[in-house]
Amino acid sequence: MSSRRKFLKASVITGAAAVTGSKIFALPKKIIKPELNNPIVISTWDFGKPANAAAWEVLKNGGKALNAVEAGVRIPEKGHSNQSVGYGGLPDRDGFVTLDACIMDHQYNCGSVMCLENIMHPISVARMVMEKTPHVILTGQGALEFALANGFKKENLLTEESKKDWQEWLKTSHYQPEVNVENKKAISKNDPMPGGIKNHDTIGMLAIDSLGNLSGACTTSGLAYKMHGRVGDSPVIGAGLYVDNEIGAATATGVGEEVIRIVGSHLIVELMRQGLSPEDACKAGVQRIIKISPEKSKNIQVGFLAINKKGEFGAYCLQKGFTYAVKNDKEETMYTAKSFY
Ligand code: SD4
Repeated sequence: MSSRRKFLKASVITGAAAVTGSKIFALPKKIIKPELNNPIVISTWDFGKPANAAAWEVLKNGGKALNAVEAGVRIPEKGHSNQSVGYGGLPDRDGFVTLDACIMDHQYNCGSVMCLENIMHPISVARMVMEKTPHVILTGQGALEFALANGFKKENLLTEESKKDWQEWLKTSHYQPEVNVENKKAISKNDPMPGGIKNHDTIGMLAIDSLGNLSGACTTSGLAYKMHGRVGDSPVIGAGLYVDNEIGAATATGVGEEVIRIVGSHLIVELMRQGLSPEDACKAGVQRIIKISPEKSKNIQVGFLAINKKGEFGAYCLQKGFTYAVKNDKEETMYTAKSFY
């Protein structure tokens, strides 16, 4: 018998004797959990704060990052005071609210829905695509049928306010994505998002759990008054969201066409792999957009948010005004990203 095996055998016998032979050596009643590995959650825009709070409820109890990001982004999906995610989102030019969402875990599992209508929580449908189908993406009618078959309820997501705004827009039908969508509406008492939300857009959320695993989620009603059937970057794995558990994760907000062109979130994760800090990687992503579309980049917003495996985070954007929210056991903070212009 090797000396290591002899030692192990001796320890087991001694241990058993100690437990049965004397109360002094009785096993402690309290279950000792592995030490928490500093969970953290970060997310885009001012509505990231209440969303992070929901995610933190999962993380602080040792829950999985995947569960945290799903729970977190469901808050703005349900909130009807914001007009850029889920219920109450501004419709496309034909008056349909079409939702895009995706989710990704620490093992490269991912799921996505594109152009989904009448379902309040596209992120949960995306998760079901990931967990219950052999596919990554379901779109339009197929995504809706899958959701209904799995117990989701069909609901009208076009609120009176958003309908009025769309009818107003139809008078000119001028398509110009707004930079930093401002919330001009009074916050309703029944809204699950607390008041004071000034601006909002797509929510992208990234989290690290107590085991050190990363996950991300991204959900949006997309650009207001887009063409019917248009899909942005948000549900495109690699563009609106990417997670690599060895390196970090990134998410995007703003004009999706520009983000897709550079496969933004994947690019940022790869730049972090090469040693860039999250902020520098986001900045390099923004600079790539400027290089490709120098004129267009002056009048649109694109923002990136990233976190690395150590829990360091950062962001960068084209135009001033991109905010993001951070929550861990030490802080609950809103940051304003540095901008190129
Ligand atoms: C999209 N990136 O559909 C999303 C929407 C967004 O500013 O973030 N709007 O292109």
